[in-house]
Amino acid sequence: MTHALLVIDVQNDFCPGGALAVAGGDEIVSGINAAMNDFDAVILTQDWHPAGHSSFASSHDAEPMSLTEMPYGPQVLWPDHCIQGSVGANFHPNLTVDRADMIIRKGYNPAIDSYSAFFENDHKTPTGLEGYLRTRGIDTLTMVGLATDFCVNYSAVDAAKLGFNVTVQMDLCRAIDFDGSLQAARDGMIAAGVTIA
Ligand code: VGL
Ligand code: ZN
Repeated sequence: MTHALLVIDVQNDFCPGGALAVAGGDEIVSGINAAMNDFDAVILTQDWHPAGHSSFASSHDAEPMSLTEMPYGPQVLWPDHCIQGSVGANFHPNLTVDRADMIIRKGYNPAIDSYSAFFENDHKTPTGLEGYLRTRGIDTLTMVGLATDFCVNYSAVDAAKLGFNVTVQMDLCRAIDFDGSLQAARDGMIAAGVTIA
């Protein structure tokens, strides 16, 4: 077994004071740093949108957190966040970024959002992470980070569908919990065979 820690989107914009702040998002940083020592590999994801991204409410003259229909299905419209090169897109300053073997960026396609670290929201366009993990012989993943009900959830479900052994360590995650999204995410992960720890 080769076991990687996948740290999802621990970035300033998802922490208190950020553009899409997740309550308590900064509380998990020291625990994630400590956990890094227990794994064969550490991989970070970084939400990385161009200005004017199609997932931004401002691009549609819509209210943040409203829903729209995209060619690939329903999409929540978010406040502008994690814009390429901005302070908000940087990792939390206390995250041990130096320990990472690999940083995978996602959400850079202007027309498609990408919650999952494996596929964009069309569920077809790959990020390349699967190939990276397989070529390194990584078969087991523990996921932590932000947000439990969006990027962690989508990444965990995709990884399980791809055949990886997946655990989500809930004490090192925090949720947006919008409109029942946390309970739905929990149910969906369990149905996909993800272990919730
Ligand atoms: C995320 C909403 C939009 C996340 C990213 O990291 O969970 N959520 N972009
Ligand atoms: Zn995003």
